[in-house]
Amino acid sequence: MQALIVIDVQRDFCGGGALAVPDGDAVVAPINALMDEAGAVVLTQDWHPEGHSSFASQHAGKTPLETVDMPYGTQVLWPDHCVIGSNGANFHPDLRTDRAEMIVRKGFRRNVDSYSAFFENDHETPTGLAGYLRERGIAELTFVGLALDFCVAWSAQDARRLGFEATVRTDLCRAIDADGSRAAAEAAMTEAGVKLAAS
Ligand code: VGL
Ligand code: ZN
Repeated sequence: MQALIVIDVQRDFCGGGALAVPDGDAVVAPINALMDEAGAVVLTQDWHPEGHSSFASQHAGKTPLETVDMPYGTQVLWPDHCVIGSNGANFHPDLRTDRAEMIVRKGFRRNVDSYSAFFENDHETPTGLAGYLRERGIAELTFVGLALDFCVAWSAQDARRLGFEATVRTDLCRAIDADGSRAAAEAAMTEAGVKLAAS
């Protein structure tokens, strides 16, 4: 069985949002259409407490896109975004949520970020999604959403490590593309056995 995994199509990653991904809104309508063809639909939702350690505002003298060393590795810093209960954390108002059979929230622990739908950024702490998919007999995953070079890329690579088939529909993603991050993410995904498809 196949599932469509829709990554972080939330207000803060779209036009006018706190961490707007260029042209992010453009993915909403075609993702909605693809839901009709999916065996199952899973949505992820970036979901941070106030004062989350991935926010540049929590690190004196740091600005967004700079990095800090965390116990689990290098962490890119971001503007405050997707704060639990805030409007920016809501799904894009036009995103269909009726087809979603599972919504995975991630990044809710203050001291560790979680780009991937499967593991927090320590690459160890599971979200539970792998077990959910396996119990349902879902082995083939199609990833779409925001942002291609962070949460989509990390999710798709983890999917391969966990033994799922993984395709990223790059036409239904948009990238932050800071400092070559899009090209690096696409190379890493290809290396991991993720299929990149444009339609
Ligand atoms: C994301 C940066 C911070 C993403 C989430 O959804 O790609 N990027 N939090
Ligand atoms: Zn985040």
